[in-house]
Amino acid sequence: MSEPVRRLTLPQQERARAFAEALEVAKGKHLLVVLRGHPDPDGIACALAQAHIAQRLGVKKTTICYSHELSHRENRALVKLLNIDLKKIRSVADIAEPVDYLALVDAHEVEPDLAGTEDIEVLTIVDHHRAHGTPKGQFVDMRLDVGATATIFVDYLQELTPLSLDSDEDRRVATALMHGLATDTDDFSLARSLDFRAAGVLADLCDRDLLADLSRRLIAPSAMDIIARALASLVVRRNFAMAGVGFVPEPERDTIAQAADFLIRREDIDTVVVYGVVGERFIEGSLRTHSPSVDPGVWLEQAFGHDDRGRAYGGGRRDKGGFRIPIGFLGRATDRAQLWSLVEHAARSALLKQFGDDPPPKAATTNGS
Ligand SMILES: [Mn+2]
Repeated sequence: MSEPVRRLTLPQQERARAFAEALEVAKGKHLLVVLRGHPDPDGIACALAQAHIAQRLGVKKTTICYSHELSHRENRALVKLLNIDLKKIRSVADIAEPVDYLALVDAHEVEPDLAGTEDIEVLTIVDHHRAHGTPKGQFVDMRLDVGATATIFVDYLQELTPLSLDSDEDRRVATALMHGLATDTDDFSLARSLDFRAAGVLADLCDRDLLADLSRRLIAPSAMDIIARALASLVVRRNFAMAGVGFVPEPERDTIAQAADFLIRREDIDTVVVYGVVGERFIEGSLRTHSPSVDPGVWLEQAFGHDDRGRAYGGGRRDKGGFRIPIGFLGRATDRAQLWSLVEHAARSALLKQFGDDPPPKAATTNGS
């Protein structure tokens, strides 16, 4: 029955073997690979790789599921172009066939919004995120020295069932993993040596044309509109830029981040903030920077402060950050133009102050100084 839990102390080659041994238990059974949050290409590719390995090892059926929106069109493109079968479910009971075991990839905790997982054993956990506690699973492989979980799966494949150029299915797995590797490492700018080694393995196998299609950074028409609004309202002060884009419907909130991604490419700036009112409920914004002196989390916290419970409205990582401030009762205002000018004034003041500039000029003196 239960084997002793395999821990991270195993040498690399043995981890692949231990992974295979864990999957042995699911021979003839149904394995559910659970993606957490909004699935990204690394998670999706690893789920596909795990299903591939599982099938080779005699697992009867593997289902890949997720519970939240597949939001970026890049992710939808991956699923569509590689024809990956992903099930969106809120409960394990939504799957017709009974599930025997769970597997987690690119995450080490079961999706909290997925019901019905309590009594199902977690067979394998493969991830590259730092764990808060000790993840609970039969087999756990957590590596912090890789930029993508895809790198770990390339390792397993090499060791257990090497991909072949002659098989379309193998090439499909290789292409997905390469795309996951590229996106999780920001096109290899954050890749570690192990990631490059994995990419070297995949390079000869993956479908280059498909990969080129996948990595075309397509922009949806709705995002183009927001970018146009951002350009029209752009304010540049020395190396800092900001833009208010007005009201954005809730399902399109990603467009604010996409506008920031676009504007940061302007060559005379190193930091940009794009903000808008999302769903009449929040002021939301995205910061992008390549300034060594701007720490997005700290910067946004200083600019916008905290809520009643002391939680910062903003946060971030090395090169990007975001903030979200509820507008509460003001969201009911029917005069949207007036509401926006209020939001715009408050946001600009906070941003310029944080940037160390004077408060926004009064009307009609914009070019006077
Ligand atoms: Mn990842």
